[in-house]
Amino acid sequence: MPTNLPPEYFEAERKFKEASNPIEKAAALEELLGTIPKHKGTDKLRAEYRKKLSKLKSLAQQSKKAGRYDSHYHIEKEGAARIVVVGAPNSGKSSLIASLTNAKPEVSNYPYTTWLPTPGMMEYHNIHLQLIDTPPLNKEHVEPELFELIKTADLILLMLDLQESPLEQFDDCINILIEHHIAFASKKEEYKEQRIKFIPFVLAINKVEAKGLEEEFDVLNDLLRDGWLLIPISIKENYNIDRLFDIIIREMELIRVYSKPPGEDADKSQPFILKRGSTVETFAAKVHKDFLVNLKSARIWGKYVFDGQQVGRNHVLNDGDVVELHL
Ligand SMILES: Nc1nc2c(ncn2[C@@H]2O[C@H](COP(=O)(O)OP(=O)(O)OP(=O)(O)O)[C@@H](O)[C@H]2O)c(=O)[nH]1
Ligand SMILES: [Mg+2]
Repeated sequence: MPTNLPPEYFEAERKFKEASNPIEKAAALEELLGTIPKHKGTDKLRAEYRKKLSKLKSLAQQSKKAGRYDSHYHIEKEGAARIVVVGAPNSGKSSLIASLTNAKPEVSNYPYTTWLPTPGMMEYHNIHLQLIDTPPLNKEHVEPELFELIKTADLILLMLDLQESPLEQFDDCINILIEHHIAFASKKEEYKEQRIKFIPFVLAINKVEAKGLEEEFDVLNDLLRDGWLLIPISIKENYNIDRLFDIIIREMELIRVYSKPPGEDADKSQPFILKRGSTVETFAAKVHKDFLVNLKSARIWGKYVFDGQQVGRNHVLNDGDVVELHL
């Protein structure tokens, strides 16, 4: 960020952040561009903003036609689970979605790049997951609809930047979420308020490949001791991303169960995804609605049963079980 920006710039930037729809955003951004002095040191900044302005203008056009601005926050659920990625500005939320899914959200080294959510799909060990990139959580203003979207998550992935006062970012983000009645599922005892929605949470601390940040790590260890689930990652160096998703799957309590037609092998590339604690009956209903009504018996192969063990409808399934259903 160039250091010699005039005070009007920061005022205009505040207005831009607070604008709540594409039309207002475009107008505020034009004003913001007008406050930036034109010289070599600001070339990059002006170019970034001009690019954003042209996108905003086309979105504003679409919004006018649709007659509503909120459609971007109403995203259809897809796949076995929805993970909403939230966090501090510039922490790497869009980078994660861009590197793991088919979506192409904009990534830049300026904060407040993303201002509308973007969904993308990824596959992890044959489980289809919907990841949603979101605008940063900001103390001054966040679009109220963002919280409605976050409440639809099966898991919240809170991303922090190890290189930018992570504890402060953590406090800000958690406070903003609490203000909007969203809390970490395992902190139920702390917030007994009725309206709170409790959702599983995982904290990803990004950009850990940088050197000389031992102090920041100590701070984060305190969070760990306080019961937060925290995973250091580097999107840039692809470090710990698999571990992050192993933990995400575990926290969402998802299991993979395979269907085996009699006399054939199970197709291990096509698991049925169920919540931990699901029974043979729930599985049967997912395989085919006829099975739910007409199921006579089932045989199971897996870690906690004898091969081909005969079980009833209420038998609780485990991750990796193979089930043969009989009508
Ligand atoms: N050093 C380092 N930089 C990273 C890493 N991951 C992302 N970045 C950089 O961090 C900057 C911000 O990345 P974004 O993905 O745009 O961050 P964001 O959280 O979406 O930002 P906003 O949309 O503004 O909230 C970019 O310059 C990325 O290249 C990482 O693991 N290490
Ligand atoms: Mg972003």
